[in-house]
Amino acid sequence: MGTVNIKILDSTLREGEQTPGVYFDSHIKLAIAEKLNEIGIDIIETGHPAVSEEIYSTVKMLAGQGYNSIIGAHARSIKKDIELALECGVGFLGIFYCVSDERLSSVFKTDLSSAISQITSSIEFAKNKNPDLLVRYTPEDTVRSNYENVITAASAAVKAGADIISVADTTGYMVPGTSRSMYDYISKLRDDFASQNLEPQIAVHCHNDRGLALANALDAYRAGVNIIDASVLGLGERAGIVDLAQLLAVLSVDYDQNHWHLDKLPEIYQLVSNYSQIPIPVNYPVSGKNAFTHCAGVHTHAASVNPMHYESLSPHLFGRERHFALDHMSGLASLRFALQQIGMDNIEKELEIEILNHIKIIGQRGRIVDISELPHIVETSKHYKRGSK
Ligand code: HCA
Ligand code: CU
Repeated sequence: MGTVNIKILDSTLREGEQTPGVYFDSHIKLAIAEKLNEIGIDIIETGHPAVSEEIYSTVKMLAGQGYNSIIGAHARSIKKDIELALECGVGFLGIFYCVSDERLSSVFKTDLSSAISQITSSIEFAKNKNPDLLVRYTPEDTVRSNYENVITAASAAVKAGADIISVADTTGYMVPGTSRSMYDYISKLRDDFASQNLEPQIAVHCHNDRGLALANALDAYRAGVNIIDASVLGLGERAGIVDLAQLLAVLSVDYDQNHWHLDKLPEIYQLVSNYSQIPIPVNYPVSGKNAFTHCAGVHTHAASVNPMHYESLSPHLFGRERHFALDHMSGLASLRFALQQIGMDNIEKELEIEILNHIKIIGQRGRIVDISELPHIVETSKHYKRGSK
C-alpha cells in the first residue's frame, strides 16, 4: 500500500551532528536548512536547544526564517528542555524517553508508571503553551523494548496530546522478512492504536547498523507510516540513518511520490560533505561521483545507443549528468561520447585510435582521464602521431 502523502523529516542538523567529529557552524546550518526547504522537506529537525547556547540561538534563528518546512527541535522529557525549545519558536517538538524496564531501572532509577507520568506531563505542558505545536513522542529503542511498555506509554502520550509517535530502530536491529520486520511492527502498532480509537501519525527512524535502514524505512512505508526520518549522506550516530537522496529517489521513481525538487540534491550533498569533512563515497547510490558513470566498453557501447540498457535511474532527475569513464576499459563509444561533449566530434578514426591508446595507457596507471584533459590529449596525440611517422 504505502501512504498517499508521505512526509520526510530531515535530521542532518540533529542526528547528523551526532556523527563523530561533525559540527556545523550556525551559518552552515542556515545554508543547509535553506536547501532542505528548497527541496521541499516537510520537517527539519534542527537540534537540541538545551545542549548549548549556540544551538539554542541557531534553532531560534532557523525557526524565524519563514520557511515552508516546519522547524523542529529535540528535547528530553524535561520541562527545562521543552521550555527552551518553545522559546525558540519551533513548530515541531520531538520528545524522547525510553520505556524498557531495564533502562528505566538501571539508568533513570525509575519505573514505567513514573516514566509515563513524566512523559504525559511534558506533552501537556508543551501543548498548553502552544496548542499548534506538533508534538512527537519517541520511546527510545522502541523496537527492542517490551511491546506492552511501548503501547502503554505511546497510548498515554497520544491521550496527553502527542500528534506523532515515532518508532525508533535506535540500533539498526530490524531485518525485513523476519520476525523483526518493520512492516509487521508498524501494522500492529497502528491496529493497537485503532482499537483504542487513537489515530496518531506514525513516524519511523531507522539506523543503518546492518545496512538495512532504507529497506526498513520502505517496509514501514508499505505499512502506511506517515513520516520517515533521513539525513544527508545518512549521517548520524555510528553507521547513521537512512540516506535522504536514496529515500527520495525510491519514493519518487518507484512509488510515484513526486513532492520534491530532486535536482537540488547535488548542491546539498556537496555542502554537507564539505562542512562535515565526510567524503561522498564514489559508488554511493544517487549522489556518488560514479553513480551515473559507465565504464566497460560493452556497457558504454550499449548505453550510448540507449542509456536505459545500463541505467534504471535517470541522472537528469537528480540534477546529474551521465558520464562515460575514460580509462583502460574505454572503447570508441566512450571516446566519441566524450569528444561530442567537448565539441570535437569530427576526428578521423586513425587519430581517435591514437587518442584511445593514450587514454588506455593513463588508465593502466590507475587513473581516470578527466574530460577537461581531453582537448590536451587530442592535441598531444596529433603530435605524437606525426612525430612517430
Ligand atoms: C538520540 C536517539 C534517537 C532518537 C530518535 C527520536 C534514536 O540520539 O537521542 O527522538 O525520535 O535513534 O532513538 O536518535
Ligand atoms: Cu537516531
